[in-house]
This record gives sequence, structure tokens and C-alpha cells, in this order.
Amino acid sequence: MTDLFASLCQPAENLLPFDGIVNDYGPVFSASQADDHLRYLLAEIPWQHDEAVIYGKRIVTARQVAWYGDAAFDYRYSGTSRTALPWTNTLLAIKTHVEACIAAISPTRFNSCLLNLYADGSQGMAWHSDDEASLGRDTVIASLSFGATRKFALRHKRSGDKREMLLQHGQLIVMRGATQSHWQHAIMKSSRIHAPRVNLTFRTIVA
Ligand SMILES: O=C(O)CCC(=O)C(=O)O
Repeated sequence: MTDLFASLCQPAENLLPFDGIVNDYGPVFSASQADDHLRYLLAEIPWQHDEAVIYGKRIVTARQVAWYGDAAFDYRYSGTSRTALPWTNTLLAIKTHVEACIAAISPTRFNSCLLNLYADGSQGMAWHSDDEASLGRDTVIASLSFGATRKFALRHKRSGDKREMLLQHGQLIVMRGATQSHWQHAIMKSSRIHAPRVNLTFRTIVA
């Protein structure tokens, strides 16, 4: 099943007009596989509220997170840090599927994954770039969504150019090239969304 879907992974044209590449692969799991993964992620991941330092103030986010990886490395971002948990079998299977999906265009072996849980549309993620030194330059980030459809937006740091897309159940996008140097991204809030969404961003820590 996994191989069948991996062979169907065909990205759309680059969503960005310049200074980076974002490829949309659409849904990369069957509906029932995506449902199974969502159920697993909601029930089995030890979700914790995140902390961040914003304008010098430490805040606890409504959104919850979990961090997994090959090794118990520390990941530092937004003035806070987390130690990776060891992969579960299901997360490893999802990672293998994502790597197979994108292999033709951006062969990558991810060694870590940040998981975000948005309970409903009142929770989002503010504008930011994944440009931590630990990810190196021109990093490849594969972002996989399960659950409620949410609006994902990109904004160019200098020109303010914007691009938006809806991320749906089982959908995969890949950000690569100079995207993190030149663009910020965000998950927009919406009072109309009452269901949870889980997002997995597969990353490669280089340092
Ligand atoms: O939930 C999403 O789709 C975005 C996640 C994100 O921006 C991040 O983990 O840096």
C-alpha cells in the first residue's frame, strides 16, 4: 500500500514566485490510512504545551508539540529547547513513506520531526522561518498534515509578497532551496474550525 502511494506522489509546480521552492504533493495517503494515522497521533503522542520567548517574554502556547529524532539531540528554537524522543514504529513508517514520496525530486533522509497539535481553529502558528543554525542552509522540510483543513500562508521577508494554500488531511508539502532564508510561514486562525489538526514537519539537524 505504502509503495503504491509513494509511486503516485507527484508534486505540483513551485508555489513560490522566487527565492525558494514549495512543492505541494497533495494527499499522499489513502483516506483510511490518513484516518488511522490521525487516530494514532491524537491518542499516543505525549503532547505538551510549547514554550517560546516572544519580545523577551516567556509564553506557553495553546498549541501542543512533541519532538522525535534519531538521537536525543536538543533542538533550540524561539528561545526554548527540547530533547528528541526516540522514533515510534508508526512515526518511522510515516517518515519512510514521506522520504520515498519526495525521493525523485529532493532525496533526503530526515533525522527528526517536530509535531504540532492544534486543538481547533483558535490555535495557530505565528509568522516565522525555520532558519535555526542547526538546520543548515537551504534545508529541506517535509510538512505532513492530518485532520482539519487549515490555511497555510507564506510571506516574503522583503517584498511582503504572499501565497496561501489549504492543507488537508494526509497532504504533504515540501519547503526547500532558499525558502527559509527569504520567506516566513504561518498557520492562520479561524473561528469556523472546531476539529483538531496534527502537523508533522520532518527535518534534518546537521550540527
Ligand atoms: O502546522 C503547520 O503546518 C506549520 C508548522 C510549522 O510552521 C513549523 O513546525 O515550523
